[in-house]
Amino acid sequence: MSKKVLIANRGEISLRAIRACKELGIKTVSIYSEGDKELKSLRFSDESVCVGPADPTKSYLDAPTILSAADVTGSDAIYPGYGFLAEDYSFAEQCNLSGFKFIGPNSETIRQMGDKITAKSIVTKYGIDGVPGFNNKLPDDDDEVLKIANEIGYPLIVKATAGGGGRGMKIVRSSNELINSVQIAKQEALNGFGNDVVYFEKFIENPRHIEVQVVGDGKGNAIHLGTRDCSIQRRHQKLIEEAPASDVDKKKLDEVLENCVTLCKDLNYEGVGTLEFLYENECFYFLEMNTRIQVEHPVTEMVTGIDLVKQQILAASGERLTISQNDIKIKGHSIECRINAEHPESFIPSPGKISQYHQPGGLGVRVDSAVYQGYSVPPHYDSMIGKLITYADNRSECIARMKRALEEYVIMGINTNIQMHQKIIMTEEFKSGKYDINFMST
Ligand code: MV4
Repeated sequence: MSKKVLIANRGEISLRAIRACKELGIKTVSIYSEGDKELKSLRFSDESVCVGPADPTKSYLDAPTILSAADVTGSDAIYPGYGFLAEDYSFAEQCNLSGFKFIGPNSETIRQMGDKITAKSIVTKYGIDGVPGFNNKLPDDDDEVLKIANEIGYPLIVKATAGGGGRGMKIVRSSNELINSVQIAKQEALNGFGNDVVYFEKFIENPRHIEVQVVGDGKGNAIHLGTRDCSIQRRHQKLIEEAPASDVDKKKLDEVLENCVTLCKDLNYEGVGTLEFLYENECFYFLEMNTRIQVEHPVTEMVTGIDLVKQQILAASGERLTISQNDIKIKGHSIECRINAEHPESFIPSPGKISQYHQPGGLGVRVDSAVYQGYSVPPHYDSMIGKLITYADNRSECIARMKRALEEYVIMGINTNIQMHQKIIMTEEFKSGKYDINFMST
C-alpha cells in the first residue's frame, strides 16, 4: 500500500483526494502555486510544497518540478486529479520511471485513448460502435476527401484525433464548405495539439451526452458503475450532471455496459475511466474514453456508495478489485450543479474575495469545494469553485432537494451561477428529464 501520496492538482479535487487518503491511512503532500496560498486543501494535507508561480504552465503543468517535490517529500505515488497533467501519458511515464506510482492507468493506455482515432478502433473490436464516419488519416487529394465525405453525407463533423472535449471540431453542412473546413481544422489541430490528423463523423444533431463509469484493478478485473447524463453544458463546459441517466433503452444499455467491462478487463485497465457516448433514437455512439477521474464522479458515488478516488488509490497500490458486478446496485438518484465564479449573463469569470459564505447541508446534500469565507478566488484557473451534489430516493425528490440547497447557498463578494442553476432545474424540460445537449441554446 502507498504510504505518502503527492497530489498534483488544486482546489476541490485536491481536498477530495486528501479525504480519501486520510481514510486509507495514507500521508498526503499538496503542491500549490504562488497564486494558491489560501486554498483550503493546503490546511488539510500533511505537507505542502510550492511548485512555482501562479501561471499553471510554470507550476501545476511543470512535470520536472512536481517530480522534485515528490522526491524531496519522500512521496511514493502521485495523484493527478483531472485537468493539468491527468491525461499526459508522458507525465505518467516520467512518474513511474522516477519511482513514483502514477495513480491511473498505464501510460500506454493513456496515450492510446488520447488519440481519438486509435481509441475508436480499439473499442470497435469490443462491439462498441462510434459515430459512422471515416476513422483514418484523410488522403491528400481533395477529390478523394470529397468522395469520402459524400459517402458519409452531410452534416458531418471534422474532429482532430488529438483533440477531445469539444476542442478542435468543425461542423460541415455542405460539400462546398468541406475542403476549406478540413484545411482550417488541420491548421487549428496543428497549432493546438501539434498533430494535424483529423477524421470525419456524421454530425448527430440532437443527442444526449451519456457516459459510463468503469473501474479496473489492472489485473484483468473490471466492473461498471452505471451511467451519467451530462447533456446540460455550455460551450463544452458541463453545468449539471446526473446519475443514473434517465429513460435509456435497457437492452441497448446492458449491451454497451457489458462491452465496456469486457474492454477494461481485456486492457487490464487500472483505476477509473469513463466512456463517453452520444445517445439519439435509442442508439449509443462512442465518442472518446477519459482515463482520469471526472469532475462529475460524485453523482456516481452517491448512487453506488463506492468511493471512486479510493478505488483509484487501491488499484494503484496493486490491490485486487474486491467489488464484483453483482455488488453494484444503483440506488436512488443524484444531481450535481457545478458552482462557477462567473457573471450570470456574460459567463465572464468573476474572481475576487468571497466576503460571505454559507454552504448548504442536511440530508442528501454534499458540497465538494475548497473555498471558504474570506478566500480570494484567483484569476489564473478554471472558474469552478465547487460542486453541489444532492441525493434522494428518486429524481423528483432529488430536484426538490437541489432547489432547497441552492436557495441555502450564500456566496457574496463575487458573481456565481447559482441563480442560473435555480432557473434550469425549475424548467419543465429539465423536470421532465427529456433534454439534450442543445438545452442551453434553446
Ligand atoms: C459530436 C457531436 C455530434 N455529432 N460528434 C463535443 C465534445 C466532444 N466530446 C464531442 N462533441 C460532440 N461530438 C458527432 N459526430 C456533438 C458534440 C457536442 C457535444 C457532445 C456532448 C456534450 C455536449 C456537446 C455540445 C456540443 C457538441
